[in-house]
Amino acid sequence: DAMATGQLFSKTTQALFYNYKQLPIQRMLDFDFLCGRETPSVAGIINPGGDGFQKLFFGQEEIAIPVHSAINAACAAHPTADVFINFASFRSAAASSLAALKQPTIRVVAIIAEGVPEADTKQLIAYARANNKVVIGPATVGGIQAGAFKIGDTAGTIDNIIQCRLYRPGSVGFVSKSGGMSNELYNTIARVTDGIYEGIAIGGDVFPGSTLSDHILRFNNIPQIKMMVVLGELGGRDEYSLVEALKQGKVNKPVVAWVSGTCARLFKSEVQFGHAGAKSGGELESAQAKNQALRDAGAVVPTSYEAFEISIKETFDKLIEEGKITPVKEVKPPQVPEDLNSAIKSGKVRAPTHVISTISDDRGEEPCYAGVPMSSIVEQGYGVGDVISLLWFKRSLPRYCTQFIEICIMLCADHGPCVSGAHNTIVTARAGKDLVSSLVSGLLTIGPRFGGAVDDAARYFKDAYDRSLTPYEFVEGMKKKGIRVPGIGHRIKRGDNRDKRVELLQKFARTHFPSTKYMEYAVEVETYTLSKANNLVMNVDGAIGTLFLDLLAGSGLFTKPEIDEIVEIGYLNGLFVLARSIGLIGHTFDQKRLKQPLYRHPWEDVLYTK
Ligand code: Q5B
Repeated sequence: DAMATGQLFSKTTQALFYNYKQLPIQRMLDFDFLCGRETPSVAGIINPGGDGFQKLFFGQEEIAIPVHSAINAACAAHPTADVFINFASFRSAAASSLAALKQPTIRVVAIIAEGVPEADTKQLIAYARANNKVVIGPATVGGIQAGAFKIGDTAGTIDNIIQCRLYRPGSVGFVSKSGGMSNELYNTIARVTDGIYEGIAIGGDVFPGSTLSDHILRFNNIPQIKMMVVLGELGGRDEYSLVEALKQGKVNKPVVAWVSGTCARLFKSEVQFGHAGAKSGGELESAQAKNQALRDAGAVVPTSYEAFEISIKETFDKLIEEGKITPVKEVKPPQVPEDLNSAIKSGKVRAPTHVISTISDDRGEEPCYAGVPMSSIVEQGYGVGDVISLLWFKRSLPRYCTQFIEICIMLCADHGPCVSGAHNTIVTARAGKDLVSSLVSGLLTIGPRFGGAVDDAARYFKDAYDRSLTPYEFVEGMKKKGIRVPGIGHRIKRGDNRDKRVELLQKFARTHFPSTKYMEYAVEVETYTLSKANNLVMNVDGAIGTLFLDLLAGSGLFTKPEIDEIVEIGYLNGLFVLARSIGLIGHTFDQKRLKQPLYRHPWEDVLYTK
């Protein structure tokens, strides 16, 4: 019988952990390290629907714990893991616990969830009894064998575990209904004895998987346990089975017990305390009655909770006097490395950041763009131009500027299927590639000849204008250097067939901008280039590049060094990239909607030559 044989855990016990919960697993591994375990107590994690590995710390080292998508697969992979720690919700805890109990390798199942239907728990209990297995919980924090094995969050933080000296075994077996109170008692017991050997919280449900007396009888068979401490609570009759066991002489080690909830009598009506099982039913279920019955059966029962510690101390001291306990030799546990995050939080260490960012922040209640919260962006009717102003230029720009940005985006969104970008996107989409691949294959054509001449147009025209070069000096100077004037020239547009987009941008700027000096200079340059060849018109890149110079200089919102930096870094091709992405995405959808087959360029269209 698993219960009767005594030991549930040892220093080599390994568990399977159901439902990935980083913190309790890490706490188990930290406890392992503290105890000097050689193997981690969590052999595998079961994460329904997903598998792979989870990285966790074992001391200072990181280890990869296998994750399995199903219970049977986990049990097959880790046949020596015989404890199943179930962190499923109350909705699925019963089904997964039953599935675990049915695995031949699983011996102990701990169920953490609170609110598991009682009928389901009864079924689990019946199955466990019939098959010689142990259920701890539901509605429990679990349990701990000091220096050996710990279930989930039992005993709380590492600091608490060290304070309670749970990293090495003592002589006291402890069983409690409440998980929260078990932490308290680990402290109390550590203060007045040589500490815990094993502690179990059976959980606060009406039908616990294993009972107070189950564990006391089991502790009775563990030679290292010299005395037992029990913390019951009002409600239910569980304590009476312990009374029976004591009366029948089945327990031959001292038992110090207290049933909490004596205050229930102060209330006029029935009170339901925190646990499902903690309500004062009839007189028999009251804390007073159960304390008296335990006292009568031979347990050491104090007169109040406050006196519990003294009773434990006296019982322990007596065992020492009688020579039944040789207090354990103290060992110094190793230092568990602290997590960087918590060390930073507590101000103990500082760490350099690896990234610096100034444009947006998603950490607060709502994300902000350059300090402007999302709700303002929506409520104050901001547009895409405002968002670009905030994220690219880190400031709010006046309406005529944001409107200009939006017009650029709208006018450059697409220019038919024949331009370089759209062509690439179409070919890629027709090769069966996905949206992002099709989009970037088109975007990658944007450069000095196609769409990506905006920055260079701004650079060269600014330089020429600021140096007061005549159009002749500028254009001929560029020719000498072998550089085509960026922003000038078009494959289709001509002097007698101007680009409508350029005209629209010019018209808007002449109406709304305080100054259009750079663009007007570009018009003079165009007049000169058109005198050389009919295709050397100002193109859309040239119009945007020079007008953006006017926007930056005329708005009064940018210093000269800021303007130089914007031009030098090259912000303005971004406008074309952003705009044309809209069209390229459209072309991708278009080809997919039209179910177009793989594109193959016709041989007839290629000059094959040597
Ligand atoms: N020549 C755009 O050339 C194009 C000259 C020049 C001095 C120039 C060309 C160019 C500068 C880059 C630029 C943006 C490659 C264009 C865009 C978006 C688009 C596209 C769309 C959309 C066109 C013929 C003769 C030669 C050249 C000379 C040409 N450009 N001289 N400065 N800028 N421009 N790109 O037609 O003596 O015979 O050797 O590089 O601003 O991309 O709609 O299609 O929305 O999608 O191929 O609007 O102008 O002419 O190369 O045969 O040159 O003119 O040196 O002289 P083409 P080429 P020569 S807007």
